[in-house]
Order: sequence, then C-alpha cells, then structure tokens
Amino acid sequence: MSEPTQVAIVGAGPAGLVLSHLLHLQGIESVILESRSREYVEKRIRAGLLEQRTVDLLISTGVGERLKREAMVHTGLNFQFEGERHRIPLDELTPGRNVTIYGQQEVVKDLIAARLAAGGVIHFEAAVESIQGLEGSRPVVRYRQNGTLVELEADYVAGCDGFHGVCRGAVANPKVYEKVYPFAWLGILAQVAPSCDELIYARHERGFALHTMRTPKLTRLYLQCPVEDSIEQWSDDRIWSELRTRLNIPGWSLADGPVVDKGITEMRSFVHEPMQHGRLFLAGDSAHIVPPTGAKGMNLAISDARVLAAAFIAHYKSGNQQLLERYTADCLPRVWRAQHFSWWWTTLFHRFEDEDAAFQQQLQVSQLRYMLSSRPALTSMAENYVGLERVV
Ligand code: RFL
Ligand code: PHB
Repeated sequence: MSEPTQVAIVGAGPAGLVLSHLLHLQGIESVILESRSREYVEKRIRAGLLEQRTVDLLISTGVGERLKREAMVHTGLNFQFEGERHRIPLDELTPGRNVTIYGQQEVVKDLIAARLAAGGVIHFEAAVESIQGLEGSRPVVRYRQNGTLVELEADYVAGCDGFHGVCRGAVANPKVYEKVYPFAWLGILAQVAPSCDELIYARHERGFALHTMRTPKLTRLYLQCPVEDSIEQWSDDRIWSELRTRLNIPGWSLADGPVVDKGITEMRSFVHEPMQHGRLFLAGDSAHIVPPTGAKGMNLAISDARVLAAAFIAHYKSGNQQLLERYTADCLPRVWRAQHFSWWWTTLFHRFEDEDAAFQQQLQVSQLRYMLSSRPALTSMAENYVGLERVV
C-alpha cells in the first residue's frame, strides 16, 4: 500500500503532467504512476507544434521559461501543390496569433522538473494493472513496480495513460467513433538545419510530405507511406530521395544530414464517449486521438487537463460537483472541432487509392486553390490551425 492521495494520475505524458501541475498550484495533491522510465518519457519523440493557448498556459503557470528562450515562434506556414509553394500569414489572418515549435519531450521534461522541484510524486516504471471501486467513494489503483503489486488509494483517478492505456477499459457502455486511414506516416529527425524557416505541407502525386523542425539544428520530416510498410524497407537514402521528390520546387533544395530517429505511425481518428465513469476521468489520447496532420493531439490533451483541473479545483475548494459532472460535455466540443480539422487537413493533402481517387484529387486541388483566392476560407483554416480560444 502506498500513501493515499487526492487524485491518482495514470500516465506522465502531457495530459497527466499538466493536470498534476495545475492541481499543485491550487494545493491539491496528486500522485502520478508512469509505466516507463523517466529517461524514456523524456526522450520519446512525438509532437512539436503548440497552439497559442497551450503556450500561454505553460507560460502563465510558470513552466514556460525554457520554452520562451528556446522555442521557435512561427507566424506563417506554407502549403504546396501542383509544384508551387504558397505562404499563409497566420498572424495576419487570426490576428496576432501564432503557433510555436517546441518538442513534446521538452514540454514533458520541463513539467517533470517542475513537479519534482515542488516535491511532487511521480513513480516511474510503475505500470497500472487495474482500478477498483470507481463507483464507491475510495477507488484503488493497482500498479506493479519492481515486480511487486502496490495499491494506491485516492479520491479520484485521472486516466491520462494514452491510447494504449488501461483506464479507458473501465468505462462501462462506451460509444466509440473511429476512422482508420489507409496510409501511415514515416517520420525522421535529422541533424541538419531546417531548409525553410517555416513548415511546408506538400500535396504530391506520390503522397503527402511535411517539412517541420525542432530546433535551428534539427529538422523533422514526414512522408506518407503504405500502412503495411516496415521501417527496414526505408533506408535513409530512400527517405531523402522521396522527400526531395515530394518537397522540391524550382530554386529551393532540401538539405540532408544524419538521421537520428525514425519511425512509422498509423493514422486514426477516435473518440470514446463518455470520458468519465464514477470517480474516473479520462484526459488526452486515452479518450481520443486524431491523425497527426493537424498537430492537435498534444494540444487537446493539455486542454482536457485544464478542464479537468478546473473541475477538481471547484470540487475541492467550494464543494461544487457540477464541473466534474459535466466534464465530458465540456470537453467534447473542442474534441470534435479538432477531429474535424484533423480529418479535413488529412484528406486535403494525402494520396488516396480508393475507387474515386481521381475525383478526390480534383476536390483537393479545387479546395486548395479556393483557399488561396478567398480570405474567409483561409481565415477559417488559420483560426483552427492556431487553435480556437472558445469552441461551442
Ligand atoms: P501520452 O503522451 O501517450 O502519455 C500517456 C502516458 O501513459 C503511460 N502509460 C501508463 N502508465 C502507467 N500505467 C499504464 N498502464 C500505462 N499505460 C500507458 C505511457 O507510457 C505514457 O507516458 O498521452 P497524452 O498525455 O494524452 O498526450 C497525447 C500526445 O502524446 C499526443 O496526442 C501527441 O503526441 C500527438 N501528436 C501531435 N500533437 C500535437 O498537439 N502537435 C503535434 O505537432 C503532434 N505531432 C503527434 C505528432 C503524434 C505523433 N505520433 C508519434 C503518434 C506527430 C506524431 C508523429
Ligand atoms: C511536428 O513538428 O511534429 C508536426 C508539426 C505539424 C504537424 C504535424 C507534426 O501538422
């Protein structure tokens, strides 16, 4: 048995760490249980694009010092089709709002450091196996650490354990909405300066490609690839050659460098309703995932954590249960907005092999051209891309 706590948090990803941090700022105790080692979660390469409100939250709650020094603010993005590149000024369209490039693992590192410096408890290599008593007043989380089964008692449990976690399974009679895409993303991190100051989303007849970055010395690149491909089929040379084919335009070239990380990610849209059951509340990828094209997953995970923290604070500070009761209803509008944007942005740039592929390709080009000719259409894209302040 370990020391009881107020909120047991499963998972030290962005959702669990932000939740624990926000609760701490209001004097509410939590314990985080994370199945992986600290080193592993701090090195896991994933997201990189933060919405304006995510950045604002991290800075306003005191975990944005390194972010302010090291992150790269982007006031625009590029999209490319039919061999031409077009820059979209996000700051002019939204107005004054931007996106920021700062690796998810850097956000995770900053949050872990802040939690530990404040005396917070994070048990690493502590894999949760089951949760009991969610319908009673004192749920118990069972986790395994160093081969021993340990019990943690809490008032509430926050399931922030990602898409492959165990918490979602405890929600009775869920409704699941899902779409699996017939392609995957091959992502690399390369030790070379970005070849363009901003992101490039490229629609190409051979498939989608994305040029993004992590730092002034590290470029991140993605390629659409068949879902059945394994990483062994993609030598570094083949990856660079395919990236060049899909990203090149006259007068510009893609610089290459040593590949320091590479992997293939499946693409899925998924929503699990409700996001709560008794004393369990799900946040982030444990309740919903989006294809990475729209760069919304981590932002959504942090947004859920913010909503859940406000509900716990209302409960502990003023005995108000209402926000906890309506947690799912308060999260879902933003979840579905991000689902729509991510699905739409994915369908706009990827190559589909369906029966009506030729028809879809014409629709893609028509929509991209329309956006370039219509400020309202471009503004709608831009406000979703930088992240809506309010979603109803
Ligand atoms: P995480 O980050 O998966 O964290 C869950 C944590 O729970 C742990 N865990 C357990 N711990 C204890 N017991 C168990 N039984 C456990 N089971 C699991 C796991 O080890 C892990 O540490 O979920 P969270 O916090 O909800 O955060 C979600 C984000 O990680 C995810 O949505 C983003 O990475 C998605 N994403 C992007 N999001 C953005 O907002 N902007 C982007 O630019 C962006 N790009 C991306 C992405 C995801 C990608 N991949 C690899 C899926 C690009 C890619 C390629
Ligand atoms: C990333 O930097 O990993 C990234 C950026 C934008 C996206 C997706 C991924 O749309």
